[in-house]
Amino acid sequence: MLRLIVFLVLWPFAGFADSAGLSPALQAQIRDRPERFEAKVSALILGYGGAKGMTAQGLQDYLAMERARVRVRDMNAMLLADLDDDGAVTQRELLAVVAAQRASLRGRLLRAHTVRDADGDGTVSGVEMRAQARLAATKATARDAGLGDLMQLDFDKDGFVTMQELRAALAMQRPES
Ligand SMILES: [Ca+2]
Ligand SMILES: [Ca+2]
Repeated sequence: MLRLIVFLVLWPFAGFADSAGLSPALQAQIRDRPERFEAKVSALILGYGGAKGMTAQGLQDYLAMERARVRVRDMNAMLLADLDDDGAVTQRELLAVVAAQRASLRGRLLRAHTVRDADGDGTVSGVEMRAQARLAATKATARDAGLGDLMQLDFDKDGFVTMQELRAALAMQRPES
């Protein structure tokens, strides 16, 4: 019965339903963490896609928003120590904020400041802050490698990835049972 269902789901994509068409990174995302993949991509299709499904532009916007989210999160701790709001965190600002924090958080903030102070002048400039934030976003993107290839799930090549195509991709990567 299950096989019949899988067949019926895949049938409209016969001829396309070949995992060789998917990049290795995308196949790995589906195969290694199918529940996470399904949750993430269905949210993407339903949330960022239009009525017809997810478009390439919608996918690019989503990925850019994810990178922005990581950058903001990365800069947050530093910006909270920018007491004079000039975009940089000096030693004086750092120590004032460290003194007001719980002991368990002090080391973390000091380390975060040191890591970001690339030229070692004791101040984390706005440029240094952003550079580290971009690095964090790049690392997060690498963790989600394969999501950039999601348009490969557009098996019928109509420019939209639908929930049906997502289900077909999941069924394809499911080990034979
Ligand atoms: Ca400052
Ligand atoms: Ca610096």
